[in-house]
Amino acid sequence: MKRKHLIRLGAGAGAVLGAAALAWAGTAANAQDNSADNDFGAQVIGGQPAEEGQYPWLVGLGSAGEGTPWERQFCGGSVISETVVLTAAHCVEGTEDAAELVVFSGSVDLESDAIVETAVSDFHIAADYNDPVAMANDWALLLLSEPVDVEPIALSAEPEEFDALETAGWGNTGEEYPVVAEWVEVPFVSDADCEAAYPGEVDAASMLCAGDLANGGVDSCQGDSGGPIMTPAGDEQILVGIVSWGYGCAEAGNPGVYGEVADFDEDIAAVLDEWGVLA
Ligand code: 4AZ
Repeated sequence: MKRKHLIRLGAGAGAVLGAAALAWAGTAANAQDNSADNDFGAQVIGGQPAEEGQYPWLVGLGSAGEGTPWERQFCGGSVISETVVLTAAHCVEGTEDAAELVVFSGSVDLESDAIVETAVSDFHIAADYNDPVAMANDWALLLLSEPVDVEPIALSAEPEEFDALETAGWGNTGEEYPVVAEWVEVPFVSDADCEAAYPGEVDAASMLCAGDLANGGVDSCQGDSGGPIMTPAGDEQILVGIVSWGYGCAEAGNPGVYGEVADFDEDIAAVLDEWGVLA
């Protein structure tokens, strides 16, 4: 049976995850073998496989070296320019050298021949990551060694209340780490409701929350971190957030928390400028 190792779980993420999730990360073994030991309630959780081309900007962040893309992928990311990927700070905080990282683009199927592996040549972690609370400003940028041939996603510039949100990635479905990315619609959760769910742990200035507070069942989960939460805008999608943290996954009362892109879009633009990349 295939084994998928969680190569990296950010220390910040570990600090805010429940005991079951920590046990999960510690054993880092096959999802199916551990399914009885976790508290990921239902079965991205409650979603369905993404179609080829549904999210061209969705990439997997992986470790350089041996193994298949599926075996090496540990986080998600979004292409925001042909040479730049936006991901979560907690996905790369332990990285000493950009050469440790690669990006998988070109397909929702990590076992597809269409997957392109691209080296990372530089990365930038938000200067105010974990400030003023753990996991605040959970964003990082990766500079790719060569352009990827995928459609980038535009960043949201206005924090607002969203009618429709969807998230996607190769994270835990509750039963497995899927080979084909999954996506799910998640209800918007207001700052006030999110602060009530996680007293003292929400920095509303840099976080946005989503999930079915009353019923649970739909959420991002381990392995989806760094990937997108999006809202439709006509035929397009806009990137409103970055998968960041939560207590467990898809539990009623414990929404998923996301880095809120509109709160740091100017800081992102400044890094692109520094790198000489056109947004
Ligand atoms: C994680 O550690 C993670 N339920 C991602 C999303 C959520 C929780 C944990 C949200 O990658």
